Amino acid sequence: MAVRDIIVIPDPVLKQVSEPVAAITDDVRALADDMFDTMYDAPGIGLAAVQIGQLTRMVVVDCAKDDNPPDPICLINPQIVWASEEISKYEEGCLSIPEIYETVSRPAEVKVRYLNRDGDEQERHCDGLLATCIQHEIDHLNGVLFIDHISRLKRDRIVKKFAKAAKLAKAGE
Ligand code: GNR
Ligand code: NI
Repeated sequence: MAVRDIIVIPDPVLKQVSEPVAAITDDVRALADDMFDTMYDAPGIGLAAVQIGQLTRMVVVDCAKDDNPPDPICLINPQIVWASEEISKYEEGCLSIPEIYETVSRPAEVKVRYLNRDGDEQERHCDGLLATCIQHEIDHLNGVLFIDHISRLKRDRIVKKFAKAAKLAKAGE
């Protein structure tokens, strides 16, 4: 059990495509545990393995509302098998792009197929924030960030700001 460092842009690893999990081993389960620890510590409502530097197709989410009990979900090799025609808009943020929030349009509902932590195949119909969050996380597995869904002008401004901050941090080392 460990809270790991979250990778932020412009680290190029965030643009890489993650590899499917071939077998659910103790190492895979340990990675899931670290991802939950890191997500709850941040705090965030989702985390993809690439955000802690592991190019593995695994995400964790917990979209339970404030006063409700926790609802941790671990999705291994997740696939969207259906998406609604209806689109919804959410103001999204990302732990890899701290303190930036922009409105993103995505299908309002999706059906996702995945393996759980025990290796059982699951299918789940998602709507609301959970549907948005799962699509945001699956994007991470494909090297896609929420800023890839906004205007180029806005995206370039955000990337520039983080590139400058990284350069200054490096100069100060
Ligand atoms: O914590 C997070 N909040 C959030 C809000 C709206 C849409 C998506 C998200 S996911 C984000 C955590 C994160 O960066 N996951 O990859
Ligand atoms: Ni994110």
